[in-house]
This record gives sequence, structure tokens and C-alpha cells, in this order.
Amino acid sequence: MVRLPVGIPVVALLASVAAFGPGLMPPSASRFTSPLPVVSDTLVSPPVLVNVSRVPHTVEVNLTAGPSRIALLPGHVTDAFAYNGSVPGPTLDVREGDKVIIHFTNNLAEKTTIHWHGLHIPADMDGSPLRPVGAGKRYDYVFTIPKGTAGTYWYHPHPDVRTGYQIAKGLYGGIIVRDANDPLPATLPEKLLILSDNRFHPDGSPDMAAPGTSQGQADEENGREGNVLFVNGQVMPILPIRSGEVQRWRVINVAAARIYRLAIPGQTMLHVGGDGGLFERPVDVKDFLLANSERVELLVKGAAAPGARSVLQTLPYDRYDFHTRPTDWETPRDLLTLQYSDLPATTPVVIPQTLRHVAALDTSHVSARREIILSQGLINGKMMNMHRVDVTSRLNTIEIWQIENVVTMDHPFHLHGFQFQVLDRDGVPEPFVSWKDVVNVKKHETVRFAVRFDDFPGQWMFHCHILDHEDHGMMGILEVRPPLPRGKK
Ligand SMILES: [Cu+2]
Repeated sequence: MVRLPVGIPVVALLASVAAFGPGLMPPSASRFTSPLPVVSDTLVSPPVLVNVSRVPHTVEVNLTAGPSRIALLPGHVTDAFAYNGSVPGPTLDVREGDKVIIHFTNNLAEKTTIHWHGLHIPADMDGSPLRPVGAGKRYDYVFTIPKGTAGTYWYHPHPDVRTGYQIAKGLYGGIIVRDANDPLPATLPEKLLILSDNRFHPDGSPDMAAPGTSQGQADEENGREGNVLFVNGQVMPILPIRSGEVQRWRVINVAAARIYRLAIPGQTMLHVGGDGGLFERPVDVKDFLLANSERVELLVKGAAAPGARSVLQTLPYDRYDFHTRPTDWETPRDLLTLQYSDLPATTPVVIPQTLRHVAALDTSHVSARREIILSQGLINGKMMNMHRVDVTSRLNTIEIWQIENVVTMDHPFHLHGFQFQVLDRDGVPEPFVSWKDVVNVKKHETVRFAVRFDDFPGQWMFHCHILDHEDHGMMGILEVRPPLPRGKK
């Protein structure tokens, strides 16, 4: 369902236009406050941010976070937050090498930031909790998209303590970075799928359980999981496909805590990229995990017959401590219907076997080996302190970080600003090299990754991306400093 600035689904608006007769618009959209019928709509892509610049290789956009009357739950208009009045927010669609200027206005009654999740940009543009934008204030985010970083990213608020709340109220959007020489055929139909979940009061307002209640305690422990699952803010939308057609999907998990195990029963999918862009080679997968904040690029072939239907599902995955595991965790959940046209099968396009070269970081001489211990709500036994630097690194160095999860639930670990390469998990070498900015560290698992601090000195966050954990202080600060003068150690 397309959401207009006032939060009225397009289908409802069209119906009301019809009721008023040709040429007549409804007097005021705000009159639609009663529940609207739930309809299964065709999947709609979020709008794309409009570039107001005429300068080549420059993308200049206006983005406002503000209160909005929107039906987060179909049929129930409520007080929500939105970027430019839309949930999901409009997509930032740019190319490698572009200069990006975002004129941001905070029309919320509270401070916020915009974190450009996964982008390799200067620290003061990262939208971390260290640089809040006050209520009613403006801030220009200006950065250049580095070469070699084409991929799928996302943006979201990252104020201290309130990240989960602001995202649950509707603040999140996708980022697509394109490569001028993309190795995948340009003829592939491309779909952006933003996966989220939410929990609601009967009136359709987001149910944010109060701390201290049993639900509040469960949220604090598990992370807040919603029982309503969305794709692009829609419940069980329909994605048309033709038999034999190959679609390129960019999938983002913006849920606070839910880890998706995605599958289309009866067929495999071609996994072509992750957080930091395309892999070297496509990988055929039956199902795969998509942890909080992770992204994936998939090639999905219309494998069924004309007129058939199939379903994108999230399969059971046990990320939980057994004390607080939801009772229905073993139930697969439907996300989206693939509806095949009646057209005869088309001949699938040929996918290149090599997509790009992904060079492994040289770990033969590393400058430091870090040990990061994840326990329940703590990193290395500490809670976040905005005035404390936890790790100090130097520019132009490569380090190995060992992330050890010592508790009985998964914690997805995110490092701001720098893509890394997972080396091994519990000593098992990663099957191939790829760029990532989030890695799910399973219960009692140890993951090692290599990271190069090639640019952008300053202070950077690292944290668990279960938003409840992050907001409760499961976060630390990395300071990247200029290189030491020669001869000094
Ligand atoms: Cu966590």
C-alpha cells in the first residue's frame, strides 16, 4: 500500500475519489480516522528521494523526520513518525562516487539523528548518538560514496536510548548504492524488500511495553518482536512474477530483534551479495538467516508454472534464551505472495559466474587483536558510556576483532563506518570473502573478523543491533586516531 503524506492508503483514497465523483477530491484526508479495510495489495516500492541538484555526480535531497498520521497497521490510522510523511521512508538511490547532500530537518519533539547504516563516510556525518539533532533543528549530512561500495544499505535514527522507539514509530528507509558497471544484467526487474515487524494496541498505535511489566522485561531480554510482519510496510503483499523470469531482490531487515530465516519453499535462490555489496560468485541457497540490520541481494527465479502462487516465508530460528523463547517460535510465518502471471514461461537470463573480485584483507601483519565479549546487555562487562573510549585504533592499520558471545541468545554485532571481513566462526573458516558491517554472533559462538581503518578518524559506535540491547547500553566507542609518527610504537 502506498502511503501518502497524511497516511492514507492509496486504495482508500481512490475509493473516496470515486465516491465523490470525477474531478472531486475528498475535502480532507484527515477525516479518514476510522478503521480501513485490510486489503492484500501489490507490493509497492517506497518513493525515491528527489534529487534537487543539477550538478553532475551530486545528489542533493531534503529529508524531514516528523510526526505523521499514518496507518502503520493497515486500516488503523495512528500517531506515528515518518520521513517525508512516508513509512518506509523514501529510498536514497545513489551511485558510487556521488557527492550526497541531505538537508535534514527534525520536526519531532525530541532529538534524533540519521545513521547511514553501513556507509563508509566521515565520523561527523555518521549520525551516531554523539551528534544528536535537537527538536526543531536542522543538520546537513554531506558525504561522498566511496568507489567499490555499491550495495544495499539503510538509514534510521540513532539517538541515545530512543533508537528502538523511533524506529518502531516508523522511522526507517532504504539506501541503494549503484555501480556504473554493475555485472548483473540491467534487464533484471529489481525489487526492494524492507522487512519489519511491529506490535500494536487495539487502536493501531505501536505497543511499546512499559519497563517493569512482564512484556517490558521480555522485550528487554529478547528484544521487542512484533507479531505483525511487514514488507515495505505492507502485510502479505503480492509480488507479481512470470514463470522463468529472474528478479533481483534487495532485502533489508530493519526489525528491532527478529532474525529472519528466509525461504521460498520448493525452490532455491541465488545469493549474490550481502551488507557491503556483491559477492565474488553467486551461491545457491535453500534458506538463509538475515539478522537485524543485515542486507542481502538475491536472484529469485520464477520457478513455478504460469498462474501458480508461492510464498516467501520466514522459517523457525531459535535465537532465544530458552527462558524467554516465545511459545510460537517454531511456526513459519508468511511474508509475501509470489503470484505468477498466466504468460508462458520465459527463458531465464544468463547470470555471470563471476560478479567482481573481492580481495581478502592481508592479515599476515595485524596491528592489534581485540577481544570483545558479549554478555547479556554488556560489552566487555560494561555498559555504554558516551564519555568513555573503549577501543583506540590507528588509521592505516588492519586489526582482527574476536567477538565472543558468552550467553545463551544471539547478538548481532555492528561496527559503524567500516566494513569488515569475517574470517571464521568457532574456528571454521568462512566459505568465501565478503564485506559486512553486521555479523550475527550466535549463542556461545566466537566470530573473528578483519577490519582495515583506511580513512575517517574519529569516534565510532560498535554495538549489538537488537535495538532494546543497544538502547540499554550494549554499545561501546571505537576511536580511530591518526597514524603514529614514524618510529613510534
Ligand atoms: Cu544483543
